[in-house]
Amino acid sequence: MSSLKEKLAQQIPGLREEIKALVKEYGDRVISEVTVKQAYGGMRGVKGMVCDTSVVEPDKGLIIRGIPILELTEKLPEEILFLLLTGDLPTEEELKSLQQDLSSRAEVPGYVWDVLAAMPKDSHPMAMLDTGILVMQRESVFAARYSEMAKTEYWDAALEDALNILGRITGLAAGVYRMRYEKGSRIPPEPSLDWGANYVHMLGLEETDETYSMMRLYLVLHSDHEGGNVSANTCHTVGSALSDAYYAVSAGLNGLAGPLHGLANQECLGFVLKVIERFGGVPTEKQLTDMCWELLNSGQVIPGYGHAVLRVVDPRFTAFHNFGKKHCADDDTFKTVDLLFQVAPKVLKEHGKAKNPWPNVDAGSGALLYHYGLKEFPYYTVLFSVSRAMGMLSQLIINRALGTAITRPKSVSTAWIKQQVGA
Ligand code: HAX
Repeated sequence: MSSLKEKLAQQIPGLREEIKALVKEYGDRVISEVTVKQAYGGMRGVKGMVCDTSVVEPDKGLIIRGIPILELTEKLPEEILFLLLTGDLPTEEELKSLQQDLSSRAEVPGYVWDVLAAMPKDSHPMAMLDTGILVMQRESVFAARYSEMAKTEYWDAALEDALNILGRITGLAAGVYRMRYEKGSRIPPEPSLDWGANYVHMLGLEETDETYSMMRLYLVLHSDHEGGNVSANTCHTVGSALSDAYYAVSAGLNGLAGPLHGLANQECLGFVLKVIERFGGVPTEKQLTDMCWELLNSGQVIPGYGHAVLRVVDPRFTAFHNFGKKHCADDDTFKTVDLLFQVAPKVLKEHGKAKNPWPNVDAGSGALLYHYGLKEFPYYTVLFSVSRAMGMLSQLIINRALGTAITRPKSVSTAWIKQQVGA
């Protein structure tokens, strides 16, 4: 048994007891109420689900298992996976065991490539990634064991699926990149490299310590963002029907592919490049301000700015911004992103609509990827997905361990609401 599985096997019975006792004693206490505005407004702020891997505080940002994300920027993504699942950072031995486990599961089956090769050449890389994950569903350990296993074993089968998906996802994602952008044949994984560095290797980017560090940082920062966002919530809902991890994660990632969610990084870099092209380089503050207004006046959003929960600068943006200032401060793309950080909040405040005028994670990531040679920005949400799969899968395993019920909120009709409020 791997040390991760061993640790979970020790923790899970206690967790189950804790939740059972909590619900038994306090099950009828009220923790939230819902207004008409919330019912029509994407349930914003309604507390109706539980996520123990991370929380997002409006004034602090992402906190993973009690540790603010800015204190985790030097960690490896594999360490974050261990932390998400167990609540503890791994010891050196535990880390090594997890890395070996992931590495032993890295081979992507040949039929996945056949399916992807049959897709139209202009398919979005996210459609290719999600298809690649979904087509592997036939290998689900959870689905195979379902009819014979006890409920108490669900988490174990879900963990097997999760590790298989995570072991393969970097190779799959790198293969999507090389296939979609005609970069030549796939590059096999290099087992001596850690998860993030290996991804750089398989993508075929220039392999330097700096590129490795940028990728590790990218994979750490995007790993989780509590449970209510579109991708996590979708993965949770699909998984709650006991659909296996392949179904649940590909569904969640389909949500990440939306421009108001993970696709914002593609949109943001697209905007930045358009600015640079129009002005033949880094614009002046006035030029960029005018372009932001142009966007808003044409009914579009400034991508990478605003957030459903956050009300401060996203610390993940700060981490990317710090990395950029250290390693590529003279790059035109980074300079424009930096200038946008000065301009966009002022414009959004004056515009007066967005509750949060500050940058989110998607405002800062693209410039770094672009600088390190990953220029095909429609691919960026795939990188986001590789990382976010860690959070979604960790949440799924914990839900399987706790026996979380099938999701089924009550919807009501407009007629019912009108009657209820006497409208
Ligand atoms: N530019 C222009 N208008 C914005 C805006 C922005 N960046 N952010 C919010 N607004 C507008 C909203 O469109 C909304 O307008 P309407 O009343 O006309 O519908 C109004 O301000 C109030 O919105 P809000 O309450 O502040 O924000 P929401 O919780 O409704 O939406 C979003 C949050 C992230 C979707 C929103 O801020 C947005 O569209 N941002 C740009 C896209 C983006 O960066 N998305 C990535 C978010 C992070 C993420 O999930 N990454 O994966």
